[in-house]
Amino acid sequence: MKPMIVVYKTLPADVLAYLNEHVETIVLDPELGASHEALFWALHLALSGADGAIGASVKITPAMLDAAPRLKVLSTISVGIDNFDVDDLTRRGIVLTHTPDVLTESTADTVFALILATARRVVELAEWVKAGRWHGSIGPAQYGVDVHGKTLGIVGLGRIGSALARRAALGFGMRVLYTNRHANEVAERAFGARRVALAQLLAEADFVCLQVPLTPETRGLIGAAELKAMKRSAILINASRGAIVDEAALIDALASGTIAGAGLDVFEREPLSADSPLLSLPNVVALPHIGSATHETRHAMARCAAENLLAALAGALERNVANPEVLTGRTLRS
Ligand code: 8YV
Repeated sequence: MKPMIVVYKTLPADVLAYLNEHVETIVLDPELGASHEALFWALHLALSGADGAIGASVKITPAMLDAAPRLKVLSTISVGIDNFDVDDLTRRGIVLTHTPDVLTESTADTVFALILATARRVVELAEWVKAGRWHGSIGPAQYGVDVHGKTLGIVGLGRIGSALARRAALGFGMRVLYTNRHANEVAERAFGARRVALAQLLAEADFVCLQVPLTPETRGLIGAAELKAMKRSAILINASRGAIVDEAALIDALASGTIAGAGLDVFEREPLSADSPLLSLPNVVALPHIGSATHETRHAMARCAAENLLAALAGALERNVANPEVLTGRTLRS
């Protein structure tokens, strides 16, 4: 009998066909218009008979896992694994796989889009033109600030942070400061990146980019004190996870001029509520979590997640495992 797999994110047709060559699938397609809550409960139910699941953007709870005695593999179509309690999965002998690398460059592109959009006021001024308000020549009221030659502060120099450092140093002649648990010698040699304490990064950076994963240690990393420690002219860019920033403190800092602006792709609660105060602040560019959302990258992520899933089910996965202890310490659940 083929393994039974729950698919809880829309997959490209060729990736679904590839999966169906090897497994049986139950497809819960979020694009069919079900609410997030309906998808959550449908997944809860479907997991009870499943050997594996592939999808993204739904929190996997202990109750779901309690009700899924056959589950062996969860394959998330994301690099972030904050929708899972990894230790709990490891205890239960369930492999968690994710999709690093394939989304690095497009996510770094999104970060740069936010840097340019906020510094050069791209969204605000494009709307101004569309509103028919461009009458004479533009003046200081429409000026932005330079990006090239400025200081970029990267909080977390992993894969995406490094791709950002490369763009900043080689493409924009920027000085790069970073914080990270370990020194990144490649980025230091190739891009002149300098590892500093968070306090120094906040004090000196013109753009502060958050590139850390969401963990208990990084939750609320940027609060009122950290925002106050930034330059008044600085811009905060967050395309990692919303909860790394205290959103209420950020709203205060933006409204009071403690910092100059923010480019945000992620929020404490997503989708961002239409009445969020962030949306009425002129110095904010808000995007709907599009970090990796290009046709090419989303296809590569889906394919990678499908390959991860099949390899893990076959006991042959060597990379992209978030909890490799499950593979080394014991065999998969049978
Ligand atoms: C996706 C992401 O938005 O990979 C991640 O961690 O945040 C994004 O690439 C998300 O996982 C939905 O697919």
